[in-house]
Amino acid sequence: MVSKNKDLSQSDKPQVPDASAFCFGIVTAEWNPQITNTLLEGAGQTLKQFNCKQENIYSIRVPGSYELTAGAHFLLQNYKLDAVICLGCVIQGETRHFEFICNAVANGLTELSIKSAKPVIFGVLTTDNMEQALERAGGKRGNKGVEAAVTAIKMAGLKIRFLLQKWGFSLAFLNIV
Ligand code: DLZ
Repeated sequence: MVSKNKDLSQSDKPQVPDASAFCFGIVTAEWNPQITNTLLEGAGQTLKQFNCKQENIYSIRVPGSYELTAGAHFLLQNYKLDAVICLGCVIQGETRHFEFICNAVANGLTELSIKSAKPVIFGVLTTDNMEQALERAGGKRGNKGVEAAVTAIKMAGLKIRFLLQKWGFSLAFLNIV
């Protein structure tokens, strides 16, 4: 079921860490480009809004959402990244393609995240129709690309927290949220 009137695009921004020291990958599916381009735009703008440098954003495109896992894997293999954001849009059709693709990408990204020990963010819209997708790509329910980028920054920050704690640094002293 799709989320009810929930737009997290504007959620608790003060809690988002500074992203100036982080590197991110973005993988965007080419299917439903009207939607995925908007998700990409939202994600890119959000990373920069939290001070991520343009040169620290590695963005690639893959044919469809099914290929997001492989695309994220290539990026993680080739660049030193703090997180990867995967953006796609799968629209429910007459066929069982929908479930196969959604399950495959959800499982693939989860597995990749665990195996690589890096946050791999699921920014894939899985909607009943194009109208619902448009609502979540810059429409009345916000832009899920923004939400995916905020999640990526938060997760990258969380990983740093654990590392610093392990090394005995004081988080309060470093002013890390
Ligand atoms: C084949 C297919 C279909 C039917 N629908 C979508 C979709 O709604 N969104 C999407 O991102 N990709 C779709 N694809 C393409 C698959 O993700 C994949 O690219 C192909 O099955 C080739 O592996």
